[in-house]
Amino acid sequence: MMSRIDWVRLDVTDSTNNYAKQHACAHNTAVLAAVQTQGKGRDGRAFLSQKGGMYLSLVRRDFRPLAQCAAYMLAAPLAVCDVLAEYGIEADIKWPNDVWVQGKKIAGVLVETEWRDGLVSCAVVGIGLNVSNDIADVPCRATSMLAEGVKADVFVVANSVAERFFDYVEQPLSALTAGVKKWLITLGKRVVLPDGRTAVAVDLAEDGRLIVEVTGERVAVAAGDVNLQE
Ligand code: BT5
Repeated sequence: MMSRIDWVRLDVTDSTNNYAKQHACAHNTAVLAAVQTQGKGRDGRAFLSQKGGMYLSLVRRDFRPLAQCAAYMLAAPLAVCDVLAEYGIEADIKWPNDVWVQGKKIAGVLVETEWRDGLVSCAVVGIGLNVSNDIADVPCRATSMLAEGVKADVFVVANSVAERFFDYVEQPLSALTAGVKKWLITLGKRVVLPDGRTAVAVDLAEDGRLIVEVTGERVAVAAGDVNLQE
């Protein structure tokens, strides 16, 4: 049975991930903010977080070894895709961490971890989902639940995402990988390797890395190491 979720609901904060880390939020806490003033993407990029969107950070303190950490990254987009499907929106996962609807980004995931004695002492899984927020200023092709014709309450959506995430994150990696593969649009696409060579994405490894084929050889690549060609 799923454990209880402790909710922290904020009108505004810089970043719900920062809030969760600074306040040392407990295991199974969900931090939800109506607005973020400095929403973070990966690698220092910004995530636009105007009123009407879902800005959610989910905290785990399960002391996992590195090999089990992919669960955090896999469970988040899976939870989002499931919830969108409940609202009749068919989404895809663009490896490693985006959720798209017909080529437009609707959600992104940022996982931040703290380590102790070789184990993840804390994982903060940040999920930003465009619900009814204005997306006109988003600097990429983006969409929202509202733009897809669905009116939804942010907290109801957040609650469904959190429940599913906390449920998925307990499942074995093999089940999570299989789940993600069903929504993954990246397979068959071209990626550029750090040495400039082009490869084709062919599979997803259980540790969340992408398996690519280059000159007949299969190699697993991590998110930071490759660029996806559009
Ligand atoms: C992400 O990074 O997509 C991860 C976003 C995680 C946001 C959540 S919100 C709750 C928690 N607290 C935080 O501070 N962060 C997490 P990345 O893959 O680096 O994508 C960033 C790129 O997405 C930007 O450079 C824009 O092109 C695009 N983008 C920015 N805002 C967007 C939005 N609202 N909707 C869709 N795309 C957006």
